[in-house]
Amino acid sequence: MRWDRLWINCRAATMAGADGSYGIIEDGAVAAAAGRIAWIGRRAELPGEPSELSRQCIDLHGAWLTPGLIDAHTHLAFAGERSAEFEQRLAGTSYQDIQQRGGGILSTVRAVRAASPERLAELTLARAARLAALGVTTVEIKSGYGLSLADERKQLRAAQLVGERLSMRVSKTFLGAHAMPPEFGASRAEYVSHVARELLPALAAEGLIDAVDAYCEHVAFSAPEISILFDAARALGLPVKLHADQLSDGGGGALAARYRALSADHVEYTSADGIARLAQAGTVALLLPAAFYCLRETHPPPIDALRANGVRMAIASDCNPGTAPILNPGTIMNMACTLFRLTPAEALAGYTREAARALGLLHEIGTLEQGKSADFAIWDCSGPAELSYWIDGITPLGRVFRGEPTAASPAASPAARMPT
Ligand code: DI6
Ligand code: FE
Repeated sequence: MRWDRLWINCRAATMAGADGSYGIIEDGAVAAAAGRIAWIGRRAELPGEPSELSRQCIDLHGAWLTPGLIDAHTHLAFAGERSAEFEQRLAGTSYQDIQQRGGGILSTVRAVRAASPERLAELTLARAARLAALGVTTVEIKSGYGLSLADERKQLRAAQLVGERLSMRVSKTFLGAHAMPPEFGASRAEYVSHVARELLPALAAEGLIDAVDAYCEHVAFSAPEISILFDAARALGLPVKLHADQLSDGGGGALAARYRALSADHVEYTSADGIARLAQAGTVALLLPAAFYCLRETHPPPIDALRANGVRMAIASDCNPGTAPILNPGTIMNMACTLFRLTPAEALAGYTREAARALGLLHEIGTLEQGKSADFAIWDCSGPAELSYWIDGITPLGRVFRGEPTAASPAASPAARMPT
């Protein structure tokens, strides 16, 4: 069988080697057939002449390949913005106070409810297209700013459209337990039961849910409340993940581990016991340095303890209008290194292999290995550490999704990497 496409004269960070290594192949070649990686290795070991092996051969002139980037935690499907709250926080009002006065998440809920499905889709597609231009090939998108059947559906359909219109894979997460909707007043048990018994099964039946998330925090939902939802998710065969211990230790790590969650996200305040449980459950710690930066937090996640316990670490943008108005993966990797002291190799693994694991998709994406989806990004850089080095990231030269090259960015010259 002839391959569809063969890329030669590249250096690859496969991320398939031992933990902590880039899994580098020098003077490499990668082939795609039927959307999958058909061959990867040193060019000298190709089993024949490129022109005989493949219908098309592309010379990359020494550029670097990495797995396509994976943004495994986003809230892309939102409307509006919250710069007024940014000003309030700078003037000394806390995030929690803004939330308690009906701002915060609820202000975005009002904006999402007011937006037409078309407008919400347009906004979501534009953000996803920007991620794609920055090398992202898979994105997770959460609901949670609708909090009613029609509005959560509107968000999840906008997410679904990203996968249909753009060359990207989308993982859709239901975050109905994000905040109390105003129409439920203080009837917390009633809302939790509504989410678990009505919204979740209805949206799952429409094929709109790949995983279920909840916001476990004193300003949001408690571990016992979330257990009700997670039991319902389990009954439907859906995996769970959790916004855990971001602002305080709410027992989120232990809760996530108890349900064998795909990921426990944030984990700034997760206790030693919580970390040990995450390790045992194989749950990924998904770190979100932009939210830490935005809220000017001073208590970083327990990175040394996560490492010592062998908990895998992914990183993501958390793109949302309240605590993480950001898309750029390069900036997130830089923040993970500078604020959390990840190594650049851990940061890249966090945006590729570990992000894939956090989505339950490691069998399909996240490393450059034969048999996986041929998703990769092509970079003009001196080596993979440079991807974490530029504070505003590097724009990739190109991107390949399921074996198909997508347009190279017009701003992809080395000069464009300089901060402007
Ligand atoms: N992710 C979330 O869902 C919350 N914080 C976070 O990091 C709330 C986001 C918001 O304020 O809208
Ligand atoms: Fe989030």
